[in-house]
Amino acid sequence: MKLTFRWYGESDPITLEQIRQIPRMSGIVSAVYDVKPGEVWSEESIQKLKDRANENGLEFEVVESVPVPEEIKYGGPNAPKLIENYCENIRRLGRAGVKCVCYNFMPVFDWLRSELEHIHEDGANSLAYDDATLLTMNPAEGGLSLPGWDESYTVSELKDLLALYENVSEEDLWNNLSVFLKAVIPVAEEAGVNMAIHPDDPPWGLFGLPRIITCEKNYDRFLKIVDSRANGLTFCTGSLGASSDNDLVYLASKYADRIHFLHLRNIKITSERQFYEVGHPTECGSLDMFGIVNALVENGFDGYVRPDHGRMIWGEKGRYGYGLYDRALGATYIVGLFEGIEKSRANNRKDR
Ligand code: DNO
Repeated sequence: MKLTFRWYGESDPITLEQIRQIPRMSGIVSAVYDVKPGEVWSEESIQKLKDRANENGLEFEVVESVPVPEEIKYGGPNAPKLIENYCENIRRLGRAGVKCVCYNFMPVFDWLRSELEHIHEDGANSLAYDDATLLTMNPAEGGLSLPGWDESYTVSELKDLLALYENVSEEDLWNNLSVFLKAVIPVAEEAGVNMAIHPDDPPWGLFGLPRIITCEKNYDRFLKIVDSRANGLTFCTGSLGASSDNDLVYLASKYADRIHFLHLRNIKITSERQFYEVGHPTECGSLDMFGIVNALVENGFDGYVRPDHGRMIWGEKGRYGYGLYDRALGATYIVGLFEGIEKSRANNRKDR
């Protein structure tokens, strides 16, 4: 595996100098942030990111995300042109040495949380989700104050956007995803890029909007749309694991060869559709982190890994979920997990 760390570019309070000091760090996960979704990224901006990483002894092989514009997802008239732009981004990233592109296909909202600073007993705080709180909110009327998505829409923009999805059913979303994949995956194959779709977070429909990258049945359907290794997954434990119907150890072993990017984080499920984010180790939460990594290693996983959201600890303030300290702790835990599992497997082989 290759250990990576998300970096939000020059505006990120966390520096590349800090990231490179995390033991065994191989590279950054980043994106070009100065253009709107749907536009083509300039080669200069891509190269600049790569140079900045390389100057600091880091690679730039993973992009998170090339965002899929809403019009592709709801299937508007400009979708074909926007898909062509998307393909051009993949070609450019491939030429710059990027090997893996993470994206999602969630309508309107990306990840959602109901609380930013959920206080833990030990004084740490983290993001939390409570479905009941979300159900009291109406985004179309401005009744939304959620941290977990890009609040770049005004209330009226959001209202208009939600209206465009009014008649978009789950099946329509599948169709639009299929059009997208059939155009993008052949380009990705040629560019040497593995596409890695991020699961919906949380993995259920919200505000009447469909969500489809949520469970085994839908993964099977997704992977068959274009049966190519380049049509792969970002396995995000915290997202998928929010639904206790998802058996992550089983899913990890089943899909290991199509998982290109692993987001590792743990959550504590406190009730149905209610959880908060915790430290990475298995004992801290509800997910079997050891079991997941073990299943992946056993089934030949050889992709990129990053510590996902961390808690805020030691008085750190910053981008929620993306502080330095707890993600760095998570990174060293991940390194230890992989080392322990890989070495004990190698020793077992020797003993046989
Ligand atoms: C949240 C992230 C997501 C992810 C996108 C991928 O912390 O994991 O925002 O980057 O869903 O497109």
